[in-house]
Amino acid sequence: MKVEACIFDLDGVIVDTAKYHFLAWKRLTDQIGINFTEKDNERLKGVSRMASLEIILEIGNLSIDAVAKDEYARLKNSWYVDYISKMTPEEILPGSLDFIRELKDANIPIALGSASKNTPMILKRVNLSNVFNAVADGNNVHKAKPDPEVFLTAAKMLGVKPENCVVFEDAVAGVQAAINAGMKCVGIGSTKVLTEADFVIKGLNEMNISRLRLIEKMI
Ligand code: B16
Ligand code: MG
Repeated sequence: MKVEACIFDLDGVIVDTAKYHFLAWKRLTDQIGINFTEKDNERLKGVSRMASLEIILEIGNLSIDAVAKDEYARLKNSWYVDYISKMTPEEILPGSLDFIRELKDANIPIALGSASKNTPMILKRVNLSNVFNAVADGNNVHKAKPDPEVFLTAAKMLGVKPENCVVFEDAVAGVQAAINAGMKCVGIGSTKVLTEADFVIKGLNEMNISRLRLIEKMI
């Protein structure tokens, strides 16, 4: 393939907000009497807020009406926002800034493709608001990963064909979304989990332009 743009997921790729999602969901589940573990939290990665709540209710075998669901999601988000409003640029995951700088120097456009409605606040807190050429997130995209909408929107905003985009993703649903978009995907995490990714690395600290050029020839 020929890489003409790179699209990054946010949580788990650029920053680790999963720990804050966990703390906020844990506070809710403690309150409503559901036993929710860090292992359960893995199932929520890359999944939208409402879909996450549905998974949690399923774990707790709890059935509630739509009004209560909205209230639980609102509560969880208010606690999550408390956490992320204290984030600092030091929380950007290792290697991300260096790789982004290299891509900018090479004139390769970059976009963000995240399920989170809180993307603008997170980017602001870590000083990345004006770094991406396009941002597709929970505010301008409505179908959750593995639907390809988020990545197709990002590619469209950049004016790059999907087959020339590489997506960096840590969640199984996100890898599937990239594939469904007709893009190539570099998984961030474990080969055992991200079995459908074209290539897997442990973090962006293992990525640079020369490595990208090598991978480009392989995938
Ligand atoms: P919010 P990503 C995802 O971010 C998270 O991985 C997922 O756990 C969360 O439920 C989702 O965003 C929605 O977030 O409640 O802030 O709208 O990995 O797509 O960057
Ligand atoms: Mg993610």
